[in-house]
Amino acid sequence: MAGHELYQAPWNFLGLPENLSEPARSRGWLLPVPYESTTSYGAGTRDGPAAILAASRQVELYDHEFGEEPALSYGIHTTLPLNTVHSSPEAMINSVEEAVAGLLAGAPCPEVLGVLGGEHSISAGVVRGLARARSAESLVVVHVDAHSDMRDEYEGSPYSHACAARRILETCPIFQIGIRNLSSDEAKFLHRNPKKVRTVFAEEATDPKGRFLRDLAQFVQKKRVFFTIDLDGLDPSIMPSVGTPEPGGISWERMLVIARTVTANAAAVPVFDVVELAPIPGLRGPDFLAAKLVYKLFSYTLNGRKKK
Ligand SMILES: [Mn+2]
Repeated sequence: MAGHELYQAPWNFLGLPENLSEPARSRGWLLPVPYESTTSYGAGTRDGPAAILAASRQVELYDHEFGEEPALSYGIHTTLPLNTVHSSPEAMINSVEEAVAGLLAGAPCPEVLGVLGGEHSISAGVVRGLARARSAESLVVVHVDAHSDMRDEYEGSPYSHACAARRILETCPIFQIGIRNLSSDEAKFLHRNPKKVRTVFAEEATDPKGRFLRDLAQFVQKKRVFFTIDLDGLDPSIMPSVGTPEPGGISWERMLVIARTVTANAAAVPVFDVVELAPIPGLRGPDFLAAKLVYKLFSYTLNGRKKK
């Protein structure tokens, strides 16, 4: 009796068998970046990617929304985790840029690349890598977060997690959603730059009518989108496992509506990231939420895009 149930599922996202997780057969790739250096309050985001992978192995492949097992039709390849560089935050951002540009320009290469953080500062490297491999032309960013992250510099570094969106803005315009914590300098900056940044504060983001969704659809129309999700944008009652939890925020259902709006209206979403999970030992719900969100993002981008 050497039944396969004696053995664990492969250690990759969703525990997929080889034929659904080999690079050449997978339209979705996932790059874990277990980086943590500039986190200012609660620590632990270096453990985020491993916790998401572990939780993903419990996620049901069947998705009621699609009436099938979407992963079977597109496949997901989980790459080895990126080596972290600790000489300086800038060196790490450069390393992320290299890695992302390299994966997107390689052969085979992913149709959609997901990146797992680690802290949010890596996103500046992700968008630069994307711009380098595929050009910054018609590229925009949709950014879910509790924090505006528009500081030019924080604790001596322009590459702190608190500056993530400001660095991204050097590459392309941003539509940010769920914001409920910012400094007065950041508020002034946003006020001065309405063409570069649209900020949907938490009150508007959680309003049942969801009027901002129309603007979001318009913002991504005919654009290639980098979709960056800082998990602290979600309500901390469902997502407490973050370094800086902020009361209020986005529900699971609203998060999915935002994701569907982006993926259904954009020309393409070649890269997304899900960052800042700082797992709390023994509390599995938030890890599971993050894993399920990543699966939904792959399904919306690879399986669920409406043909136009
Ligand atoms: Mn944040």
